[in-house]
Amino acid sequence: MPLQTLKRDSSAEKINDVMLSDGALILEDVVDEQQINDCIAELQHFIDVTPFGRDDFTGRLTKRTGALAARSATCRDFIVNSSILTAAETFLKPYSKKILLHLTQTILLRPGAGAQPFHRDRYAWGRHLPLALEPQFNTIWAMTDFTRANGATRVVPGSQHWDYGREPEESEVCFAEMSKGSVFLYSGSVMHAGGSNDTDQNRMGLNLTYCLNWLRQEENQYLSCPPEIARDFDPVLQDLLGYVQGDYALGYFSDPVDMTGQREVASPSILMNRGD
Ligand SMILES: O=C(O)CCC(=O)C(=O)O
Ligand SMILES: [Fe+2]
Repeated sequence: MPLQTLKRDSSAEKINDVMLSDGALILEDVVDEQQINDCIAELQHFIDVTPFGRDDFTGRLTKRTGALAARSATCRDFIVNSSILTAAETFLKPYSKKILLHLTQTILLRPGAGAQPFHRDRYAWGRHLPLALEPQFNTIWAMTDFTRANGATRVVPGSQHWDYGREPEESEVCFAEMSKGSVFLYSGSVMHAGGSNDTDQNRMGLNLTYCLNWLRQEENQYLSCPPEIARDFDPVLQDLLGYVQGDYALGYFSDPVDMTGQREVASPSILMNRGD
């Protein structure tokens, strides 16, 4: 099954159809080169001081740099990109009314970086969730061109329907080859892995992922992007970080220092200077 490429103005329904059948696709030219360069410029000093991964999964010649909602204004724009957010909400709607930002990271593969083992990103929650439930919608934004030679993400379209334990044959693997500014979309259940970088240039992707609002986020957004930073953000982003109640009985808080007795159980939006 080949990996499909869609135009960036494709409808949420079209994107959803492909996500449901293949579990992955490429959305072409979502942002221009300048926006990607701005994002890289905002993050470069954080990436420079990031250590390499600690094992073959995180990648011994791979740098993963997080806390991007706090660190980059351009990345914040990418997180709330309306086409992608609508696609994520549409895809996850059967399981939850709202979604959360699950993780943010740049993934830099240095020349010589080895291939990552195949996996499903939903393994962050172990294997407790029923396979029939899709918990996650994921993106990797190409911050450099992605080629088979430089480590373009490998993916097995359709494998989101496979039972745990089935491993892909070489002939079933596709490569998310795409130009800088395009975005690879993939589900939490589809099998995929970073490729090996056999060139003398870096490969860089921006991994922004979303999950059901009643699951624990992979990256702790309250610590990575604390209230004093998030307070001035777009409310859409505040919602995605988790700074708003997820439902009637999900995510309220008691102000630990309030002595007025007025706010025994408060909505988190108070911390965000919001009236809701
Ligand atoms: O770097 C990539 O292409 C994929 C990385 C990935 O799948 C992961 O870290 O979970
Ligand atoms: Fe992954």
